[in-house]
Amino acid sequence: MHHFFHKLRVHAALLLDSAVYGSLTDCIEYESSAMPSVLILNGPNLNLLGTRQPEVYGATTLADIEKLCVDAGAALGLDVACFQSNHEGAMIDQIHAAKGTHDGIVLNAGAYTHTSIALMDAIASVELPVVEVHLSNIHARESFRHRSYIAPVAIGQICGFGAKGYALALDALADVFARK
Ligand code: CA2
Repeated sequence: MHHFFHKLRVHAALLLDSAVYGSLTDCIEYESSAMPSVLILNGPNLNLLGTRQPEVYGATTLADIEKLCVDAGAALGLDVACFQSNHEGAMIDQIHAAKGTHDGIVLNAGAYTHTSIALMDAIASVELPVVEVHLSNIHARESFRHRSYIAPVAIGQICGFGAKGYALALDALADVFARK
């Protein structure tokens, strides 16, 4: 979507001042320099990070993680927007709205990872690259955490590296955008 608006803005500028903006070629160059946008989507209970069970999930808060994502995104040339919800439907609405607004999603769906066919269907429907992230190594925990409904519709899964996993996911998405 941002490409579209940049293009519109430059077309308007072209009409106003062709001496400054020159040619259609400039317009195409400007369009391709727009920063890709990534949605960081966190699910249920992740708002509690850093406040309870630090022995399992560490002392890092959700606000710390979101700042880390904005900073890591800036270093990679990505615009980053963050959203957290404890509600499956609100997460699905965000995934639908991401189509046309963002170019990719970093998703920690929390416990919905292991239960939600609805989130899986939402991801499949928007056809955006999604990187699945978990703070903990879900494969080293209880067997009910080994199954992910997100994994089959994600381009990859990163788990077990704590908050750093979000930065790794952004790095992976930056590579995907660079290849386009
Ligand atoms: O490791 C992850 O990132 C998880 O997605 C975290 C989920 C869990 O259900 C997944 O299996 C793996 C749980 C997030 C709960 O976060 C809390 C944070 C502080 C206190 C209590 C829960």
